[in-house]
Amino acid sequence: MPQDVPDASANSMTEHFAAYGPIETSPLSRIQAATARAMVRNWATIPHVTHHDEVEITEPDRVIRGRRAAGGKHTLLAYLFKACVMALRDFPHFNASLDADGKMLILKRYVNIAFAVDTPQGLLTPVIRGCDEKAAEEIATEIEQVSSQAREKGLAYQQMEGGTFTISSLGGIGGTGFTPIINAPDVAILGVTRAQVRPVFEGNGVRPALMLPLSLSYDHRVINGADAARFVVAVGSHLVESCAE
Ligand code: CAO
Repeated sequence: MPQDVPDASANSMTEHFAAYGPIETSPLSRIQAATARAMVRNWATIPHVTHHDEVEITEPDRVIRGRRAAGGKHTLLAYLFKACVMALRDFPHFNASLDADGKMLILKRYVNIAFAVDTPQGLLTPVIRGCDEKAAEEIATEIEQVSSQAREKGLAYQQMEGGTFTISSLGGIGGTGFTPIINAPDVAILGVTRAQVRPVFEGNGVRPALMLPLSLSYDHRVINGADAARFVVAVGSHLVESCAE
């Protein structure tokens, strides 16, 4: 038997649920309400597909930890930004937007990466500009500064404009994969979840490998599945390259 769904007016819904037990109401923050509108628009208007893969980061993780121990700001996320910059150069149509009538692709020659920040007020997506011209250490410092500002004071609208590609990392929390919603006018977003050590069979032996799950949602009007699969493989290879000693 399907659930009885109340009509959408606020009074009708509170009355409906209150009939079954105590309730309380909590208004959405301004940021949550704006995010909700953008999510509905993007989910409803962009034909999303999400491609899931894992890339090995045993060596990059060792190198990043070593660099951090030697001093300076070195994080997996910042190196992932650099790996995405390189993969976006290989696949320029991932660093692009469709024009308003969906007939022309606008390719951007700069790389500004937006990233999701979980704040007490809701989700914010600041943009790190000129990622193609910055070193990983500089990007790591900027990620830390901007995400602290987002959590403590909020961000100016201009700090969230001009992105060309987005990364949403839940790696510090957990997960094995998810379906990130594209941050229009981008055509792709990379979701990152928690790296885990797994056994990898090689020849007659087995060795432990640190595997990073990546979930790429893409606009299927612009990107086909084969290129999405190649893009994620390229991110993994470039991560290894950018950490080569
Ligand atoms: N696998 C394993 N460990 C990871 C990891 C991964 N993929 N990513 C980060 N970590 C580790 C870090 O190395 C760090 O370890 P230490 O404490 O030992 O140094 C720890 O997890 C915490 O990392 P962090 O999340 O604080 O920092 P970050 O630079 O990786 O991420 C930020 C920064 C701002 C992206 C993150 O704090 C955040 O807000 N994430 C949530 C994004 C979000 O809400 N996305 C969903 C959007 S859709 O609703």
